[in-house]
Formats: sequence, structure tokens, C-alpha cells
Amino acid sequence: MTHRIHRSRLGSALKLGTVLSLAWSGAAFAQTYPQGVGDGFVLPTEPVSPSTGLQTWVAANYPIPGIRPYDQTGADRYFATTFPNLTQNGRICGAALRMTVRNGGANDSMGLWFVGPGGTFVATGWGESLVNLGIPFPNTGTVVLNLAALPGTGVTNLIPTLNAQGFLDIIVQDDSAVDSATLVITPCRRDVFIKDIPADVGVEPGAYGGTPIWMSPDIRVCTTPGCVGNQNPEFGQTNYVYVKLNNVGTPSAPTPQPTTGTLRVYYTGSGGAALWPSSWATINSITVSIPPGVTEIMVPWNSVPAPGHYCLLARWDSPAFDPMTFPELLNSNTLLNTERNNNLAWRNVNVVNLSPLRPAATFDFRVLNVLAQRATLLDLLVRVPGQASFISRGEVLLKVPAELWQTWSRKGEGFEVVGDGLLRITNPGGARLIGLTLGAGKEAHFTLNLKAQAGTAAEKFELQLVQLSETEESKGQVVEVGGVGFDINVGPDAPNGK
Ligand SMILES: [Ca+2]
Ligand SMILES: [Ca+2]
Ligand SMILES: [Ca+2]
Repeated sequence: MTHRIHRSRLGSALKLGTVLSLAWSGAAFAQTYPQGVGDGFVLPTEPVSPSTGLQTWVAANYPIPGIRPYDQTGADRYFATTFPNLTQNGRICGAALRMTVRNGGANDSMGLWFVGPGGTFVATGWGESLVNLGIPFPNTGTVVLNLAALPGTGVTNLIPTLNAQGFLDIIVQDDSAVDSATLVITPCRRDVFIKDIPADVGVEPGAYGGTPIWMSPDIRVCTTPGCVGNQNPEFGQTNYVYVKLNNVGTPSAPTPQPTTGTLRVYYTGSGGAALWPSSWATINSITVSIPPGVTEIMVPWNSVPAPGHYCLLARWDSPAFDPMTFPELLNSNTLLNTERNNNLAWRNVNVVNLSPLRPAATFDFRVLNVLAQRATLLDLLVRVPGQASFISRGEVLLKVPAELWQTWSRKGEGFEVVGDGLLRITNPGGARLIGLTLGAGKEAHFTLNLKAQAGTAAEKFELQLVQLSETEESKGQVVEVGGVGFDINVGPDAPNGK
């Protein structure tokens, strides 16, 4: 019954259940540290784990030696335990303690302390009587404490101290017993994003307007390290994929912190829709720590599988700190995953250099049915995003796959049929093939042929091929599911002539 210390304070009546919810903005990433077993004080006891410093403090300040384990009832023994290593997953933004206590003495208190290795306090803690916490003698009750907003007076927000000290001591005075204690630590969420479109600020899903999200400005390819701009990967050599990672931290951590994760880069054949993960093959991955701000990371692409053009996918994989906010389900639509996760970006851009010596280029364009169970309607769009149209300057031919050609009614606009399965795009503003049908689980391959008319002026054009299909979310209606952009340079001496 001895009480050398009385850290209890007269707190106001408590509404513990309501304060707890404030700390849970990042509950999905919380770490739970349980001690003891919630078994209603059933014996045998469960061990406590007081630090050496806390044991030293109890020995120096309480005349009866020893520390009570979980479930041990009876008088005249301190309960004392320590939760160590709390910052092992980075800065702490929230913490909550749930503890079941049997009040065995009318004036007993509990404390949340910070006792250093020498057995003395290294920071100001918190204390409150069990009565004020809603557990009068001789009752048993469960306290749920939000360590960012503790009841009573004094220091009621222990989060800064938890970050500074990295541990928490818990004591309960000498006639009361503890069944179990669970500390839940919520690390500050860190946020890295890769831009889907130039105006992307990391909001999920972003306001994309009509801007394609499969042309990320944060992904580019170089055939030699440190190139400027975007190049097509070269077969038969190492290429270099550069990805910009934007580490913006979070509003609850006003100073963005360095963060770690793995940047994973993938490729698939040039085309429209893609499924996760079946369409994608790994290029490489690298685990990095990145500072606040924008960091461009290089990932070597050691073996381009064949000459041709590829679509790239970049994923920031950091489940402990910055998990995907939208689950990437098996065989899910890459466009939806990319739109809804700021850790994902997709880039399908080909550089096309045409010159009198090499006036034409041919591209495969794969279309894929993202519906596993049934045929999909499919439209193909030839889009001209800029003012200058390559369709006026050159010739754009499109070969429709035989299996789609057979069942297609030739519905659409902006093209003329010039051969068996062969279309010429006639409208400088673009064209749309409407109402093709692609079987369940099937893919098919269009061929795009770009041919420049002879000329002397150097000009740049943009052209996009876009697949519109039904998705699981839009059955009966076609929506954009992916595409490829072509940056066309026409000139007498096109740079990098390939
Ligand atoms: Ca127990
Ligand atoms: Ca993120
Ligand atoms: Ca994204």
C-alpha cells in the first residue's frame, strides 16, 4: 500500500472511445505490439519485459523488490513493462494503447514513462489515476488511450516524445493487476508518386480530363546512360529506363522524410489494353532510399527481347510505408490500376524518325480483351492531339487483323477501305473504327504503317492509336483502356535516324 509517488492527476470525465479515432488516418499501416494475453487474468501469468532502466527505477523507488507479470493479482508490487524499438518503421504519427486493468487499490495510478538506461527519467511522461480512467476499486476495466490526446493535464501528446525516445514504459501502481496490453503504432505515411500526366500532383484518381494516362512524362528510355529525352530501346544492347520518383511526404508529416522502397519496371508489347500481371514481364528492379523531392532513378534493361516497340510500366513497391491504395487484383485492367494508384505509371511512346532514306515505318499494335469471360466490343481510335496532322503530310495505313475484319461491319469514320483488311486514314483530324468484336480472353494485332511524303522541311507530329473496349466496370459501353503515342519526326536529316 506504499505510495512514494503520486503522478495521478485529477482529470475530467473521459470519453476515451471518441478520442481514439482521431489517430487512425493510416490504420492500414499500423503495427501492433501485443503483450500478455487477454484471458481475463487466467493463470499462469504472462511475462512483462521492463527495460533495465525501468527495473532500476522500480528497485530504487519502491521498497518491495520485484515486478509483477501480467495476470498477477495481490498487493504491493509494481507492474512495469517496456515497449522498445517503436521507430523501427520510421517516424510515428499515431499511437494507441489498450490495456485491461483490475484496480486493487483505491488510489492506484498508471503511468506512461520514459526511463533511460540509468534508471532516471529522460523525458516527461504522463500519469492518471485508475479511478479517473474509469476503473474504480475493485473493478476491472479496459482503458483505451490515444497517445496523441491523453486525458488529464500536463503533457497529453506523447507522439513527439515517442519519436525522440523510440520506446514507451508502462507502470501500474502497486496493488493493481494487468491482464494484457496492446500498443498500436501508426508510422507516418510516406508518399511517393510517379506522374501519369504532366499536371499530376499525386492525387488518386487524378483529374485527367482527356489526357491519356498511358504517356507518363516521368518514364523515359535511353540507349546510352544519361541521354536527353526519350529514345526507343535498342535490341542487342543494354538500355536504361529512367523513372522520376516524387517524394512528397504527407500533410501529417510537414517535413517530408526520406523513404525506401523498390522501383520495379516492366514491359509489354506495344498496344492498347494490358492485364496485371499477365501482360507484363520484368525489366529490372532496384531498392532505393530517396530524399524528399524528385529523384530520377535509372534501371538497366539488360536484354530487350526482340527488335520492336514496347510499353513500359513503373511500380513503386513500398508496402510498409506507401502501399498501393487500390488493390492490383489478378488479371486487373492496367489502366484502372494506373489511374487509381499514384505508385504506378505507364508509358507507351514510340519515337518515329522518317527521312527520304527511310520514309516508312511499321508498328504492331496489340489489342486485348480485358473481359475474361466473354467477347468485347472494340473501337480503335486514330487520334491527332496537336494542330499539325501527319495524316496530311504522309500516309497512314491500318491493317485490321483477319479475325476482326471478318465480323466487322466497316462502321466508323475517317477512313477508306483500300484492300482486304487494309484501311487508309483519310481525315486529317483522325479516324474511328467502330464495333469490332474481340473474343473472350483473346488478343489480336493491328499493323500501323506510317509513310512520309518526300519533303525538305523538318516537322514534328503526334499520332495516337487508342483501344476502346468494354471493361468489367463498363459492360456494354466502350471506354479507353490503353494506347500508344507516336512522336513522328519528318525531315531530311532526322536525328538518331532509325
Ligand atoms: Ca492475461
Ligand atoms: Ca504513393
Ligand atoms: Ca498513377
